[in-house]
Amino acid sequence: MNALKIHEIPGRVTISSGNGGLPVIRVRSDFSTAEIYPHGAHVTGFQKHGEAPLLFMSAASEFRAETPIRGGVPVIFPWFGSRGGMVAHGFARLAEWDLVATSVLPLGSIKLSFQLPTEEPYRVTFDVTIGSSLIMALAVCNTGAAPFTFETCLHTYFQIGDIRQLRVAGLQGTRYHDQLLAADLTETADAIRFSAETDRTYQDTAATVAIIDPVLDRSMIVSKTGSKSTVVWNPWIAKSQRMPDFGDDEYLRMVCVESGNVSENAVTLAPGEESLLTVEVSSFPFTDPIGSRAG
Ligand code: TA6
Repeated sequence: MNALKIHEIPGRVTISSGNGGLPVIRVRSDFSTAEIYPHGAHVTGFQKHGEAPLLFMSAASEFRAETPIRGGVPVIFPWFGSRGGMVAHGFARLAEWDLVATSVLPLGSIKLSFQLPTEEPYRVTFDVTIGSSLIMALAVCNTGAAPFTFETCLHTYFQIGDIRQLRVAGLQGTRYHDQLLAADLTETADAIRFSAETDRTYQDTAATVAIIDPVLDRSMIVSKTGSKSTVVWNPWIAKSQRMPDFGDDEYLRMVCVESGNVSENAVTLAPGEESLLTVEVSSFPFTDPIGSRAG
């Protein structure tokens, strides 16, 4: 904890013992507050002053070194999904990342920089900028002598009012793999609506996605660079009941819109090459562009 405390900034960045006794970094910018655990470099909270939290956190989440935190923004690396008996979604979200720097930016945002401790021939850094929006940047550099192929994803859980009234727009016309149907389809709807478990990996898309929430009276915008895949997931009832670290009815108040490079969009870096994935999450008062058009 002491090694972390050197990065505190009075009134802006404080470091203390959080859930499960894990260190937690609490941040206050001019516009928002945030919470990050070095365990997984996991952003567990982001909230603009006067607004509802943008990120969902399960009330049943565990906070132990051996398990991932349920909610917020799991950092998925170097593989997505299951991988032959190894931990699902890679080991980065279970690692204790090093906090290497904190700073106050000129316009009142706060930037934190993390690095994944590893002996492997790559360097992974994760920068989180907390301001009027949440900006996350995951950089991977191949420091080895051979090509390196990996998957990565910022598996973001969004706080919403009611999944049954939510719309996710921006992916119309995009090809996707439906994990439940085990089928490759194309998105025909102007916005995704939810009435059952939904688990879709949209491929070859750089699209900005709008999460339109009439219940919380806001739209959240997910824009990204360096990403060709967007995953949309809601566990619905049965899967929620199967997840011990997730409340049976929490599916109503969350949706995952995840930005990265997975499956056929996996990344291969030549020696010395670097990739950068950035995601910006912002929110605006509710407008219903989809509903008005459909009206
Ligand atoms: O992002 C979709 C997904 O792959 C789902 O299939 C579901 O398994 C979810 O991730 C959560 O994965 P986790 O390993 O965090 O339980």
